[in-house]
Amino acid sequence: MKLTKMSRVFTWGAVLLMLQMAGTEPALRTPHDKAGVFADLSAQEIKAVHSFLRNRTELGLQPSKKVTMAKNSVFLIELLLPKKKHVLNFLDKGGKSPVREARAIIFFGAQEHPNITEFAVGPLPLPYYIRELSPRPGHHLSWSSRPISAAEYDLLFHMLRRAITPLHQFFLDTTGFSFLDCDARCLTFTDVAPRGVESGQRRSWLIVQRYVEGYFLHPTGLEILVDHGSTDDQDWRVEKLWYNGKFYDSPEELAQKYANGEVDTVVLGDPLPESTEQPPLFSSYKRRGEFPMPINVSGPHIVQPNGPRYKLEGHTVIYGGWSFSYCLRTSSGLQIFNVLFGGERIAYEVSVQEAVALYGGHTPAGMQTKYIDVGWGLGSVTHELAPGIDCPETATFLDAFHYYDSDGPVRYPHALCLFEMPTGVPLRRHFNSNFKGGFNFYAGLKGYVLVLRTTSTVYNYDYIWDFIFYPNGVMETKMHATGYVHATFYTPEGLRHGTRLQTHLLGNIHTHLVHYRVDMDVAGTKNSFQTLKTKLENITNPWSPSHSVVQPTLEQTQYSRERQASFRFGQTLPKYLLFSSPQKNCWEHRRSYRLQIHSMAEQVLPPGCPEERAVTWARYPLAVTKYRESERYSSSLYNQNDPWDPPVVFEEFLQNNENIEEEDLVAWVTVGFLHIPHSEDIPNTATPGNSVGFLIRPFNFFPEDPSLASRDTVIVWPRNKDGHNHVQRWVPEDRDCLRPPPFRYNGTYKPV
Ligand SMILES: *[C@@H]1O[C@H](CO)[C@@H](O)[C@H](O)[C@H]1NC(C)=O
Ligand SMILES: *[C@@H]1O[C@H](CO)[C@@H](O)[C@H](O)[C@H]1NC(C)=O
Ligand SMILES: *[C@@H]1O[C@H](CO)[C@@H](O)[C@H](O)[C@H]1NC(C)=O
Ligand SMILES: *[C@@H]1O[C@H](CO)[C@@H](O)[C@H](O)[C@H]1NC(C)=O
Ligand SMILES: *[C@@H]1O[C@H](CO)[C@@H](O)[C@H](O)[C@H]1NC(C)=O
Ligand SMILES: [Cu+2]
Repeated sequence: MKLTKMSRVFTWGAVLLMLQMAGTEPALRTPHDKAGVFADLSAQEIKAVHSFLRNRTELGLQPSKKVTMAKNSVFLIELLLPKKKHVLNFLDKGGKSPVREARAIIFFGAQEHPNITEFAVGPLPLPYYIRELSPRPGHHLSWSSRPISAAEYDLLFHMLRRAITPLHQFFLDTTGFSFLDCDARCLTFTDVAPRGVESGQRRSWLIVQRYVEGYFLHPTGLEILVDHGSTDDQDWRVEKLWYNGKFYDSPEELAQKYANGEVDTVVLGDPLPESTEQPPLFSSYKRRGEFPMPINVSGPHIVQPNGPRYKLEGHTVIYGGWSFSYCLRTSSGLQIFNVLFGGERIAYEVSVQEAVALYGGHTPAGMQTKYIDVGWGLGSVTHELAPGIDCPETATFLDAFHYYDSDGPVRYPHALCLFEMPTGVPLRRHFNSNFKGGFNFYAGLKGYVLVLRTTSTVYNYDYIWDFIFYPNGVMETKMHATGYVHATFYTPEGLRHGTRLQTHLLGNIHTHLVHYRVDMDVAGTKNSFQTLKTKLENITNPWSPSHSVVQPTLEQTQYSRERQASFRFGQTLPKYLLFSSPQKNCWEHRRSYRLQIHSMAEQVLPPGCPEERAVTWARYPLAVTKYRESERYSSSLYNQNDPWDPPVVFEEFLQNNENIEEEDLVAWVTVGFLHIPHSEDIPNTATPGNSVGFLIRPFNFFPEDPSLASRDTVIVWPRNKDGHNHVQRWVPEDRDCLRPPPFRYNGTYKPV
């Protein structure tokens, strides 16, 4: 068995954990060293892959940070998951450990026909081979589809500063800010995507903004279209400008017309407060205003008088009946694998696939924006979580290593957190009244959940990603949206596409959609999909035949093909979506798990419209497919910048319309919401009401509620002979409190 350096370390660490656990009940689970097959690449592994690739002189690799497009460089290195059948053979049947491999993406820019090529590099930890990974048959990755890099931004910024020098005076007059010699009053830009109107283009609209706190909310009224498709940045050109409702062909034209007094200008006031007495910038978090009842002391905390009640062994989490392994995939984000409850597998994988935001607007940048965030490094922008704010102080904070547009692993400190918290609502409770002013018993199960959380800050927006585990075998995923809205310059025409939020600011309408992959393995891989709904019947009342009874009956539908189990938006989704094992419970019902979706999503783009090809998964709140190795991801790094001819088209997963009865099934779930910005989105979109997700819940899977095993139950029996109520509990009552550690936040993320 090949063990990586890291897993040896884990093994050793785990021995200590096991010793500490001595005396607690052993749980049925996959041994932690086995779950290492899912572990993200360690910093050492990333370094080994990088060094191995750099040693292959024929690749002609240069540093990512070298400021040119005409270079070959390694853009991304992450774990390449082994095939499911190999992993199951290893986990369940004692087969050999699958070879550990990395996925490495190389941008070959230093050649006449530049290309992007993906490779498998292995075996880890000491790689000696490289194998090309082909995209889907008949497709090749267009050069223009690659994500934008820091070097490209550098070049764009320099090119822009050069190209718009004629506008220096115009900027100073209209905004008081500039691109040249600007110090505290600088301009910046936000680029939008897709970058053009058809495959092969790389033409980006840039929104020029004043670089102040919360600059996303400070558009100046100027938007600039730049063609940066060439690998030679000397060829890059400003193609067009839009200023306050009118188009111009060049910076010179706008500058000339401005000098001639032919431009309808909007002179922006100074955004910066002159003194500390003035109210702070509207886009700032600085406190202002007063509540009727001011609160000036700190609030409640979570305490864990007995330390955490979950265990972390390597990348595997064990909590009550639960065990699962997590992965923070650099390209797409949070994934969990091998999800077991009570020793039985419920799901093989639950993972974030994509997050998009599709906009409308009156300005070119507003109407052009269709953000497909995997193309912006969705899984890599996992910045530091603050204890007590982003997660409870008691959480376990975990670092992540990403290699994304860098030259080595970068440590993202406290990228993930894991914590148990009281939900504030009982999991179950009952007051059993005696209807005579007393009770026969009171019983309740305290509500606790385990949460695994990370965030992605994609420029202006912050997504909070949660996986939540309940003691009764229910698992939930949730995405909260927060951060700055994507906003454009206010013009009266813009009101058709959004809300005025400030003097010169329009919050553009958009829809957030998130795609999840849920590889259900309900007590084994052979599952079927069925739905339950109700149908009314009208029968003669058997005990009063002159009357009729109208009542619901159960209607069960069994789905045999992928197409049949692909539910379009607009179509009513049955309320009970069940993934069933052929096994029956003791009452002869199939042991099942139910999928319950919490979403306000709708169809946004009509099927077949140009950019929709990149997000065909967004046609379906739910699609059920048969497991295929070639269908592990519904999106890619490249869908954003070539949405017209993307390498991954979800719709193709359904084309073969495979049989889905007694097969290994995957549920693909789209959740989301329409966001019409409103004044309270200033300074930031708030999380309440802006969360979507789904649950998987046991349905005839266990003989009874499995949370009966929880020792957090409390039962109260009424006064006995000595006049006291008897309180029955299974864990001792706590009276102590522990103080949380002092607040700390570092905020740096660095190569290691
Ligand atoms: C790359 O080459 C260097 C110098 O020859 C060597 O020390 C290193 O082990 C090589 N790395 C890999 C992964 O082959
Ligand atoms: C991409 O470029 C590499 C390096 O020059 C080359 O080996 C490979 O054949 C190219 N791939 C395609 C599909 O053109
Ligand atoms: C906090 O607020 C309370 C009630 O308004 C007030 O009595 C108290 O003096 C305040 N304390 C401080 C430190 O400002
Ligand atoms: C139920 O059936 C009875 C007898 O046919 C009919 O009179 C009645 O209108 C029906 N009720 C409904 C709600 O359809
Ligand atoms: C942040 O952490 C780094 C080490 O990772 C340290 O060098 C630096 O001083 C820390 N900064 C702050 C503000 O704590
Ligand atoms: Cu939004």
